[in-house]
Amino acid sequence: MTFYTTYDNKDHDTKVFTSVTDHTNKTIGTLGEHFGDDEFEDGDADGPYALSLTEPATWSSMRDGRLRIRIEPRGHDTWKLNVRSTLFFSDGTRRHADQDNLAPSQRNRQVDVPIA
Ligand SMILES: [Ca+2]
Ligand SMILES: [Ca+2]
Repeated sequence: MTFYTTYDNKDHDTKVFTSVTDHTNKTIGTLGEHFGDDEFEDGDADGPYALSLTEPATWSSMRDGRLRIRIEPRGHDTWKLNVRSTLFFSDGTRRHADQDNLAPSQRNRQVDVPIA
């Protein structure tokens, strides 16, 4: 998955928690890196990053799944981004979670992107 910051940065001390849930809302994978020492500047492309799988998943179990991005800012921060991600399954199939104009902030920390 890749984070494309648009026109509002992610502060250097804003942590990012990224996970993928399946159709039962169970977390099946997480991104180990939280970027708590990294600014994502306007116009940056950060990635691609690979999530670690913690539970088995298949193309069918990921129907109606979600890519979940939650931030933990210190103080105020709004992060405006587009996200692109691909899930690769062992049988060669794929799913995607792509969305533009996400804007998590200290008031609304979590955004969910449907997996298609
Ligand atoms: Ca910002
Ligand atoms: Ca801050």
